[in-house]
Amino acid sequence: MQRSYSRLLGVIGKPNTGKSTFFSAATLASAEIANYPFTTIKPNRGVGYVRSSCVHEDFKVRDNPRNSLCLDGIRMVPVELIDIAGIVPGAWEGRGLGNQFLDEIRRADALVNVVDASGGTDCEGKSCKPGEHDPLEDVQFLEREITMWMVTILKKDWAKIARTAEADKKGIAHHLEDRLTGLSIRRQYVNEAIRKAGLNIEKPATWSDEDFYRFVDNLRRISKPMLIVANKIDLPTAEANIERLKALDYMVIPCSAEAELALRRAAEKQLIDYKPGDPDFKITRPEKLTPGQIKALESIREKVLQKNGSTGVQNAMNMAYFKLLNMITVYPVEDLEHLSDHNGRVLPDTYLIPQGTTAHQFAYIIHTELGESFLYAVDARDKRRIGEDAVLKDRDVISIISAKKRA
Ligand SMILES: Nc1nc2c(ncn2[C@@H]2O[C@H](COP(=O)(O)OP(=O)(O)OP(=O)(O)O)[C@@H](O)[C@H]2O)c(=O)[nH]1
Ligand SMILES: [Mg+2]
Repeated sequence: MQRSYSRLLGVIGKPNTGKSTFFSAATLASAEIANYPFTTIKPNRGVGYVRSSCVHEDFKVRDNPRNSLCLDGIRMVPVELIDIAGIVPGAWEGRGLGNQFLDEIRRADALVNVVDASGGTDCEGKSCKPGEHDPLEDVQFLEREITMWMVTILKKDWAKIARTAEADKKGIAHHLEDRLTGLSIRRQYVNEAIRKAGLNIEKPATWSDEDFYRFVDNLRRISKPMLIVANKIDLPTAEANIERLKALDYMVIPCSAEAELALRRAAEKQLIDYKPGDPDFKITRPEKLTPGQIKALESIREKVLQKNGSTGVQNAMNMAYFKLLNMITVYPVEDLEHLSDHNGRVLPDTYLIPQGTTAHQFAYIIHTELGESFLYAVDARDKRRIGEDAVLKDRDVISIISAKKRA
């Protein structure tokens, strides 16, 4: 499958909250799941999907996707995610599995923080009586862990860097370049973080330790945007906690990763009719299910789907890409009449690109050569020419006309 994604989503959180269950449900890859802390040691990497409505019905054509799937009019576009080992308080100083696991966050462009909303997992990730632990604490400590880990990386040689930046006037972002690249942080975020922290950009050498922490904390918020997956909503103690979590400054997605995993596995075996993110499912082959399995499925319907509208896993994936990362879907075609590529495949690819991408930038994303030989683009809906600076919209179908070839 051709890569249509370029952003990586990190699944993080305290141990035993259901990160690997969420990852397995989203990717259908097998990851070890168990009811004790630090089940995951080596990170799991896999391909999941974002769900969006396909354009083929708008054009009344049958499509033949290549880099994505189309399930009854729903395009599932591949994205990459990574399931990271549990993080405990003090991890940045080496507690628990230590900071080498925080290091996995380096590559992530956005984060989903999986918390046990039922309050059945203590600070260290050990099971406790549901309702006993306050999941709000898990959000706060994780913010601090990531910020402190970033502080440690960025603080090295800080005094010297700050003095040089003041002297040569090249700006602090310039001098932090290597470290920022290592953390997948775009340079422009640095100035934004300094502004948000209310610090003097010209005089970094005068910042106090507290100023520096504020700068890094803002940098974390901007460069690693995060949402909260309030997991284990199938347990009764979750409901009240979800309302409290929603009062925090984050998008909160109520979720039952375990329910989604069960539904996807049953759908994979064609026992039920269910697409990720659906509000309901239909049992298609009751004769293949035991009474116990039917009871379990019905309990998911009643306790999760009817209450919450969906299991929440797909919603979290979509929110991460479409809201946190502001991505849109765009369909490139070569043949405008048939909406196909040169092999006759109709609407073959869906690209996930950042909002604000221009037609010319899109050509570069498809292929450097196409960007270099770009002439203009055509919008397949009205067959109108659009210029290189035209900003693309979600669900655009675009043909790029270049000096060498069309795409
Ligand atoms: N009730 C309920 N239990 C869940 C849900 N999701 C996961 N669990 C359970 O929570 C426990 C931990 O799940 P894992 O997916 O291994 O958790 P993890 O966060 O990856 O744990 P570590 O790798 O140890 O950090 C297992 O017993 C799961 O079955 C859920 O939606 N509801
Ligand atoms: Mg795990």
